[in-house]
Amino acid sequence: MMGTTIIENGIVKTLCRMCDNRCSIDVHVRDGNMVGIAPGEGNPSNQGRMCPRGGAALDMFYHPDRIRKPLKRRTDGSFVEISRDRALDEIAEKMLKIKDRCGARSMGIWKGEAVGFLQQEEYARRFARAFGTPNYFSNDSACYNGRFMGHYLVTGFWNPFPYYANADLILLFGTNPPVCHPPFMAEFADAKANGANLVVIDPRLNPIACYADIFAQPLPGTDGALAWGLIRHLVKAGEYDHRLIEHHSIGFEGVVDYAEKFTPEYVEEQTGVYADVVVNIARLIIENRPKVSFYMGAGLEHHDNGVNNIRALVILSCLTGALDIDCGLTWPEEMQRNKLTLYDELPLEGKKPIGADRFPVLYDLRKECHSMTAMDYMLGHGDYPLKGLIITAANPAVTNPNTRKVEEALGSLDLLVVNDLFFTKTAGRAHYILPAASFLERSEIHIDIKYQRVYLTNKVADVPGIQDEYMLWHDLAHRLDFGERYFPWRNETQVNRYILEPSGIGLEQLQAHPEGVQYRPLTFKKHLSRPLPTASGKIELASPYLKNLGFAAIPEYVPPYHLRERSGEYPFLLTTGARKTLFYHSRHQNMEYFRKLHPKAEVEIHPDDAAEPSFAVAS
Ligand SMILES: Nc1nc2c(c(=O)[nH]1)N[C@H]1C(S)=C(S)[C@@H](COP(=O)(O)OP(=O)(O)OC[C@H]3O[C@@H](n4cnc5c(=O)[nH]c(N)nc54)[C@H](O)[C@@H]3O)O[C@H]1N2
Ligand SMILES: Nc1nc2c(c(=O)[nH]1)N[C@H]1C(S)=C(S)[C@@H](COP(=O)(O)OP(=O)(O)OC[C@H]3O[C@@H](n4cnc5c(=O)[nH]c(N)nc54)[C@H](O)[C@@H]3O)O[C@H]1N2
Ligand code: SF4
Ligand SMILES: [Mo]
Repeated sequence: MMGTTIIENGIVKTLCRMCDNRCSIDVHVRDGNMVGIAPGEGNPSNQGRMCPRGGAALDMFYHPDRIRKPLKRRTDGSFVEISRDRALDEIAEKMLKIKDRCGARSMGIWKGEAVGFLQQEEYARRFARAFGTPNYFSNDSACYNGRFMGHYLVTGFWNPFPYYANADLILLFGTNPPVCHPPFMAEFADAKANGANLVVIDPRLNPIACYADIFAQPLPGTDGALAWGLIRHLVKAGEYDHRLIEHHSIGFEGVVDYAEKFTPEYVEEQTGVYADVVVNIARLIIENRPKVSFYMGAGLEHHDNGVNNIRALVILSCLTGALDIDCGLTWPEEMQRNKLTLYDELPLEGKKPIGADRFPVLYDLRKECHSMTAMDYMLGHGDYPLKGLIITAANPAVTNPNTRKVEEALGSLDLLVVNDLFFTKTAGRAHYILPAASFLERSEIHIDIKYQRVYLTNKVADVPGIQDEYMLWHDLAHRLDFGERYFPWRNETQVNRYILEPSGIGLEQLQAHPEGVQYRPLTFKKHLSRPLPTASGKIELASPYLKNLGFAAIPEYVPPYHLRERSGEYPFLLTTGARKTLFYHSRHQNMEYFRKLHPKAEVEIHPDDAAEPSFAVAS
């Protein structure tokens, strides 16, 4: 038996963290072993359901390949077990050496998708600040930062998840919900049952397209042209929310002028979507506005000009009037809580965060550095060297672009520490590998912004010798002399209490309510009684902030690279990232029965293209 469970027999109610949907689950325990996972009731997000990855959490927990002891790389490249105390002593000593020699900013901290976006992320951000480095990285450079910025720049808030069930029209751009967001499917089914129309925009035959009323396949990276074409149609027809635009927005004239060239024919030329399909989508929007839900997925931000293409769609949503209504871009209200980031207590001045010169908006809005630029700094091509990195819950050697460069960069570091459950490709480059705790070994606060609910992930098990994420940062901080000041809590339960303090919700209350507690009732149309949280207090159709930074104020459409540089030599375009239900980025490839279902890597390609002799693949 690998772990010891907190209870001997019975059910522990907690949240699944095999993905960030965080469905409620019941973990069944018998004779101190976890024997099964069933969906938990009462959570409006998963509504008593779960997906196949949820049940696989036990296979992950009990996996024979899990790292149980810290490992240190020897000079010949092999790894040897080392005690946790000794590993942390040595890591702290090496960090101080880097700080002395090159400055604190030559150390970076990188958190990955596997620990999520709230408490565990804030530990990593806090640790970086307390150490004195601006160089906090995360998976989000390749994930939701683009979407966050696209929404935030227009409305001042980000809530990508509408209440689809209330919509008369749902428009999905570059997203694959049955695979990536299973809980949305029940909402779509309810909306469909109420007669809603569904429009799916995806260059590939996405499974949800089978349920679509209109399925349009733009050339990758051209959604901005489609968005502008739809904006133009609404404006020309006078079919937009006049009151909202007149009283609550700035920059409309610029939008009208810029939209002019996006005739259906020009949109067709850019996107490949037939002009009459563009018009039909616009008609559906007009017929159903304002009860329109837009969702922009990762498919948009993984291309050139992604943020602006998303901004254009957010503008379109605002024109329809679907702003802070029960199916549109809802304006979420945060829970009063203590944040862990230290951003107010320890402002960082003049430290040149990596990538902030080229990507000032990313750093300004997210206080996060550009992970792809980090590779250049590691390889000595930056303003200063990045010499050390602590990576937790990420596998950039697989999930970041340009694998060879990433591996070379990681391999060039003086200190690479990887905190993971498994010996990954990234871990293979590390000087120290630390065994990470899975979500079943953590207790953390989770906030579901869509429903304004707060939950507690209950810890189900302890594994001897393995410490949770908090204890990693705590134990290192105490070796670096800022432990008492910034990591004073002895365990996660104490941190949880600290986070909750201002909320008026107690930890015991959350323990008694595994289905979560709503911290504030949902309200809509808040912009009618208070300014929006943008600098102007209005919808920024044109952004004075971006203009000040020297960017175009309007989200201009820029044709993607493959259209700008059309090449006969490379006639095909590869998009990567159409996910599989069972795999999660680089995760779960080591689960035997998942692999049996997908024994080989797959490429989706049109049969005519595949039939070309140049495409013959050696088997
Ligand atoms: N099973 C599983 N679920 C996951 C994940 C996983 O790895 N596995 N990852 C999770 C994470 S972290 C994230 S961020 C989400 C992502 O989930 P989503 O936001 O739903 O995005 P993707 O699944 O990446 O879907 C991208 C879709 O966009 C399409 N696409 C590609 N280029 C374009 C384009 O230019 N325009 C348009 N309109 N479409 C385009 C692709 O063909 C694909 O179908 O999924 C989460 N859920
Ligand atoms: N080509 C291409 N690349 C992409 C994408 C794409 O669509 N196409 N999608 C991008 C997106 S949206 C994202 S979010 C990133 C994700 O990129 P990463 O953040 O690198 O995510 P994962 O590959 O899921 O790696 C997570 C690691 O955490 C480990 N782990 C699992 N549970 C825990 C835990 O509880 N604690 C700790 N410490 N470790 C744990 C896993 O073993 C795994 O090695 O990938 C991006 N990369
Ligand atoms: S969708 Fe699946 S993997 Fe994600 S939290 Fe729910 S059950 Fe877990
Ligand atoms: Mo992501």
